[in-house]
Amino acid sequence: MPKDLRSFIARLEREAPDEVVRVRKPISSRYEISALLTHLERRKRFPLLIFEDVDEGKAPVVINVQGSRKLMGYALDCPPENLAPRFLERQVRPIRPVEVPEGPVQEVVEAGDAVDLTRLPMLTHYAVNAAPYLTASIIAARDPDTGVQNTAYIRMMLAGKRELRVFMAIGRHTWTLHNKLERRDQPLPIAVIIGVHPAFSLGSQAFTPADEDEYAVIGGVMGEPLRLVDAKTVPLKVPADAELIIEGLMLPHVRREEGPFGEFTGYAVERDLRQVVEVTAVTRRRGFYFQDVHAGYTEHRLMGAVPREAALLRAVRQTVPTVKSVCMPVSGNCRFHAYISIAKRTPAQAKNAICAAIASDMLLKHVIVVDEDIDVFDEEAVLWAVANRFQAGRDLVVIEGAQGSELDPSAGPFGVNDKMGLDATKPLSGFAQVLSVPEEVMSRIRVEDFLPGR
Ligand SMILES: Cc1cc2nc3c(=O)[nH]c(=O)nc-3n(C[C@H](O)[C@H](O)[C@H](O)COP(=O)(O)O)c2cc1C
Ligand SMILES: [Mn+2]
Repeated sequence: MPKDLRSFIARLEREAPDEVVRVRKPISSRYEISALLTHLERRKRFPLLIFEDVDEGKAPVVINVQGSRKLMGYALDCPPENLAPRFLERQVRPIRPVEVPEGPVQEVVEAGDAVDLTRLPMLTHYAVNAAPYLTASIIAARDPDTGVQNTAYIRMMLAGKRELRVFMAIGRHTWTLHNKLERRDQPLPIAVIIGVHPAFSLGSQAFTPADEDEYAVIGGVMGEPLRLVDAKTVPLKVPADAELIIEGLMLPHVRREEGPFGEFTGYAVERDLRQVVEVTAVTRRRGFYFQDVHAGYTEHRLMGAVPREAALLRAVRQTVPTVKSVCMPVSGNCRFHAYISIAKRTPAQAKNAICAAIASDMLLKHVIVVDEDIDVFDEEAVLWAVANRFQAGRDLVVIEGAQGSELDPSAGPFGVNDKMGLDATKPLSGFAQVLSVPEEVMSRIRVEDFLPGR
């Protein structure tokens, strides 16, 4: 059976039933699902949720598919602390997709005037959001000159039965493809892919050059070839095993109001004039699951972490071969902060790691480099290293006025921001002694013997 959203849910229900909750009580897509997620988030609970009764009869909504590193571990078949190296290992071994004559995602086809996007249970997440949004929306588009297929998550605002409006970061691949066709006065055909296996989702975000086919990268990350069918109304191939595809044209020279929308920073991005998609068809499985990403919260942040950590690992490895682990923590939106542990072999390698990290990812702002004895997934340990091994006058690197994220609320115009690196490693020799109890006594004194039942 191909890897898809259903097979992932079925596997979790079999192997990790505590990680899945089916909600049968009726709920609304307008704020109510978000309210429930907010309560759960405050309790630090992140199960995959399936809402079966949404808006009195719309499709069931699946959310939090990547709500925790534990869930992503199931997606990539590895322990949660190995996600980045596992992803990297698979990303660099692309698997070419296979074409099939038909697939479940086209069991139901609605084209032209039969399309009505308001029938989808698109969520309104926050009070500030201008309208319901697609957030688990992976846009596939093709370079008209090279034929290379690109994929990227792009948020899409509901603006009518057949109209969506998008926010595309300037200079990224989808933006560049639209810009290329706009210069020829032509629309960009797109397919929006919704409802996929989390390995597909992670693969679609891999840091890849524009000339690398992302369907093959996704196959690599999934560990099996993607099955593709021809889209019905646009010249694109689409994954046969997705839940839902929205086909359309991103229009040239048209800009309409989009936003505000609550983003991964936990802040809203303001309304502006942005690109418009005219929908030409919706194809789906019979009884499809609609997928949402809990925008602005843990799931949204965490989804970005693994592909970025993999890119970071690769970049730092180039200059510090003994890099051990990297973590982009939720507290830094999984984008603005990186913790990197290295087995330091020469006196100043931590500073090289800082330079490599900052150069590798435009969004990254603050980097902390620690020794290999510090667990980068344990934030308290990382800050302990800063407290005890770091001197600002000597160990701080600051780069002013570099390109950062347009979504950083503290950045200047166009996302210009400052970068900072902290070398929290100790010198190669001659540092204070760390505390430990003699090993022989540690293994002899057992808790069970002294405090039975604890
Ligand atoms: C849930 C989620 C939502 C995202 N929304 C957007 C978005 O609205 N606009 C955007 O430009 N990038 C968004 N991104 C980031 C891009 O999808 C990501 O940078 C992608 O890898 C870019 O691919 P590309 O370089 O092939 O265009 C989002 C990422 C995630 C995980
Ligand atoms: Mn790309």
